[in-house]
Amino acid sequence: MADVETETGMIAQWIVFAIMAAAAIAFGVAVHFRPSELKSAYYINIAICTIAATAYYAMAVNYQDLTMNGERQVVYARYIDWVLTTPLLLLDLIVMTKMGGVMISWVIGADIFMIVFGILGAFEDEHKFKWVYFIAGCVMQAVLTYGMYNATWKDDLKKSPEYHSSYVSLLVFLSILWVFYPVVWAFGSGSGVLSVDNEAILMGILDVLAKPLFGMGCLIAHETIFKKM
Ligand code: RET
Repeated sequence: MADVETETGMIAQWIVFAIMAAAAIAFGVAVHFRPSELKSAYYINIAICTIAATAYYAMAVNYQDLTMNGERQVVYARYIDWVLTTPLLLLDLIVMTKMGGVMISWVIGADIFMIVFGILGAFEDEHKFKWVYFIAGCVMQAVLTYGMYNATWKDDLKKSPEYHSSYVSLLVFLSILWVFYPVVWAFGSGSGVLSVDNEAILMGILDVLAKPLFGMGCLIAHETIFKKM
């Protein structure tokens, strides 16, 4: 039987839409009251939550868009969201470092390829090829994670001791949370153990933790350090 999204998935997507939109509005209002040194960190997170709200709106409104890979619906809007927002999430941390242009390009490049491998895998119907894309995506994730941690042990990449400890704690949170994405994908789009609905619900939960919550963590770090300066 075909596995397609139902109203359960749609309701989850509306809830996530509401959270993303509320976060985008809250950050958007708050930025007007912040000093100019802090504004850019807010702008990054406003962009992240606005893109996510748009993607979740599209997914909820078009939940019956039957773009299929064989018997399974492919919710491809998710990847359009991620390819735009994951580089911005990394930028949230990169601005706390003195990372150079080449390193930034490596990390963001690996990140984009990770998501591209995800969408190629989601549309691939031949199992052996699908898992090749998945593994390639995991290698990209390892590369970007290594690049981000690399900034913590190279002294010249540290902006200041204060930023260094915030960077480390936020990066540990990010890198652990991001491992759940390929796990959910492997059980969902990969092997079909999770239904399209359940995959949508789990990805929604991860996205709320990875965007508004993580974004708030970054803003709190900037605010705290700014007050001490
Ligand atoms: C895919 C499948 C291919 C292998 C890997 C993946 C990783 C995806 C990740 C997504 C992160 C998304 C975020 C969204 C924003 O909230 C594409 C699922 C490794 C890590 C943080």
